[in-house]
Amino acid sequence: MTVGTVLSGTGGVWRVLLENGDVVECSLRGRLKKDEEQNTNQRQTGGNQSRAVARPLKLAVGDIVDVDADNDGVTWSIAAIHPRRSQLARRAPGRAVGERVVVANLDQVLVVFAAANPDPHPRMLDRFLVIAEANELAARIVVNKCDLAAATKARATFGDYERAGYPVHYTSVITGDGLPELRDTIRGKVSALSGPSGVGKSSLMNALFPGLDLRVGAISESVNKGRHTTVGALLHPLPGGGFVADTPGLREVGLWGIAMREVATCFPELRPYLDECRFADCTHLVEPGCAVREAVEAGTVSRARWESYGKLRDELAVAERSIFQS
Ligand SMILES: Nc1nc2c(ncn2[C@@H]2O[C@H](COP(=O)(O)OP(=O)(O)OP(=O)(O)O)[C@@H](O)[C@H]2O)c(=O)[nH]1
Ligand SMILES: [Mg+2]
Ligand SMILES: [Zn+2]
Repeated sequence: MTVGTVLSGTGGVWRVLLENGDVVECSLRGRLKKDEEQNTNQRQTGGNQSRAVARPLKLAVGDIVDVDADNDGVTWSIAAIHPRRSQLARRAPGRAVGERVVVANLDQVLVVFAAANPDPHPRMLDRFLVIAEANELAARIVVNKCDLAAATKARATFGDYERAGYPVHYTSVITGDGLPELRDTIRGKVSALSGPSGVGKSSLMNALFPGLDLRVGAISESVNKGRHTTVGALLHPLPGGGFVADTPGLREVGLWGIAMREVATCFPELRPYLDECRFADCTHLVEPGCAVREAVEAGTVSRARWESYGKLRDELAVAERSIFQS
């Protein structure tokens, strides 16, 4: 019996990094597989939207597992999944109601945007940040391509996030600006890497960790479009310790399992005002005596972020209606 970390899973084959540095291909042991199915069924029929997970329901990338070599000494199987310290989950694809764990045992989420090429997309960033908050994961923002002229404008845009308390790294793979500080925050940790295509995620990781050799300029999620069902993420071991998970699936992520009333608490800069409103069930959108709106009017809370809050809340309201009607 040896302990390992799940790096990827495709078509029922799980790649596991063992403590001795070997990577072996494993299958799920029969009994474990059955437990997993029972759990999945219970959740689906129960219609329970709780995010709290007592134990792993489905093996995911990032899981720490016990593995055994089978009698033939060639094939391996996963005998047990260790309890998770955290997880990043998203709504199952399509109309299916269910949670899908994208990565287990994460320390942080890194959301990468570019100063330009492509232009930053704050609403998409807000969505990623809400997902990170709802999963109780620390988030870090990276603004790459700061060698481009648009960097000054980007610093103004991302100032809202610095004021909200998020660490923001301004980087350039070309000039090397910001790279040492970013490396220090990634080394030895398990980070989920997300952001739109073409912002330089692979370029950044290659520059930070020579030898990683991620493909640049290629559409990374194409690996997830084949016939096999992948778990949606790939964990890359970093030289010197830690992992970075490519999580292309976050781009089409739904705000699964986040209660409408919970959305406001996923905006850290709104939290100090949430108990100060006149009405206990204030939506912070239209009510009189709303402390959040007053803070927006006074300029202490970013109007763009507050508008984003309203849009995400509307989106969830629609999703909740469709769940309860089906
Ligand atoms: N000017 C500039 N270009 C960069 C920088 N970083 C990356 N690029 C370029 O941006 C393009 C996209 O880089 P990738 O690293 O492939 O982007 P990605 O985010 O991994 O994209 P996907 O894998 O499709 O999600 C490439 O042509 C890179 O050379 C940077 O700091 N400055
Ligand atoms: Mg890439
Ligand atoms: Zn309010």
